[in-house]
Amino acid sequence: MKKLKIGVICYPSLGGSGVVATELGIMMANRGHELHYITSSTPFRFVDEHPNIHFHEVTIDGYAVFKYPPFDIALANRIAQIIETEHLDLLHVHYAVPHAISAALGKDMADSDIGVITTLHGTDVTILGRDPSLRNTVRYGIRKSTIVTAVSESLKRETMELMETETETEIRTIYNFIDEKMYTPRHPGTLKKDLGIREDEKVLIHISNFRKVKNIPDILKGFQEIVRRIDAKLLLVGEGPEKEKLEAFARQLGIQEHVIFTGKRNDMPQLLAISDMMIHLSEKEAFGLVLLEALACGVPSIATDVGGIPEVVEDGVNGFLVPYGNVEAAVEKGLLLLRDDELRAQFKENGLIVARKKFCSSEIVAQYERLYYEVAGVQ
Ligand code: GMT
Repeated sequence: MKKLKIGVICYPSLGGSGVVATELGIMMANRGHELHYITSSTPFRFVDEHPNIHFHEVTIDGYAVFKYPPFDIALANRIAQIIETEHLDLLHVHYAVPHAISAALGKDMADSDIGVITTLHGTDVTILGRDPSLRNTVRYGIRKSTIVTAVSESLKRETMELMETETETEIRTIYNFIDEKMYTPRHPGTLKKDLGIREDEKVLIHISNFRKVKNIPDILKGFQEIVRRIDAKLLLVGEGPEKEKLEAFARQLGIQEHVIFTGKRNDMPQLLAISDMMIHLSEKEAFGLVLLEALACGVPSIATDVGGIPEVVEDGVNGFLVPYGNVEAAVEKGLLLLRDDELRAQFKENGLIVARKKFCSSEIVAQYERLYYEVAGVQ
């Protein structure tokens, strides 16, 4: 079958959508397709060069007239250039705002009929789609796409509500995936010791971009109760806007010596290898990529039953789900899990099966590949 030339637009910085865009690109490149990333910088997950992957940076010079440099228009301009110079077969856009709009504009600038796939990742619909100052923009980006994919059934439903009855754009669910070779149970090594954690202490882990929507204060409140009853450390992995406030809150709760802010790390599988439990108490979560990473590494989770989380974590099977805002329930389930080695071992086994079957990367990449051929009009 013909190999495709695919333009990819995504956020290059920390975040699940950038991770998915990168991993998908690498797997498509391994299948022989040519990938053209049109972004402000190289996506952070790219470590090695790949002969089938090319980067086209979007730059914009400051100009006195601009109060805000129009990045979205510069992106559209670059997309138009690359459609023409590289003879792209299709565009795959991750995250609706502003990428789907820039793609529609770039396609129009190039006077091209190229197909555009927009993958919705979550807050582009659940937060920005509800914001009156952006709702029409999100709807427009969706309407202008050839096909839209959502990373969970829950996000698909929310998107259909947002669009009401006005769109003919088809919305399909394609789940996220991870690289199973990287995310697999590993030997803990010396990392626990390196982080100053005693061998007999339990380890709870939370990984995120530390935004309000992640509701980390509830994690700290719950951990305060847990650490009163068992010896434990909480790893907070990542960087983000709420970090300073969270450090202050941990001090206010008097648990600062039990909470380790690791900053941004590149050794997630190793961190998961020393963890007994993941904790994720988000207010909204379209999928929860880190929950899948934890399942694949054999770490059960306590998570809120919001958005697409129940499609990843099965309550009482590979983790526990608790209502958003119910810290007591999170503490109760957390203690149950941390105190029962057999239960954790059972959840670990169940989690590995789900991660490898339901979210099997080769199957999900094949779904995207079929979609690419369909949108590119290749039989
Ligand atoms: O909105 C965010 O938190 C950022 C966004 C991203 O770009 O990483 O996360 C969303 O996309 C991820 C990858 O598909 C999902 O795993 C996250 O659940 C989703 N975040 C939210 O819905 C809050």
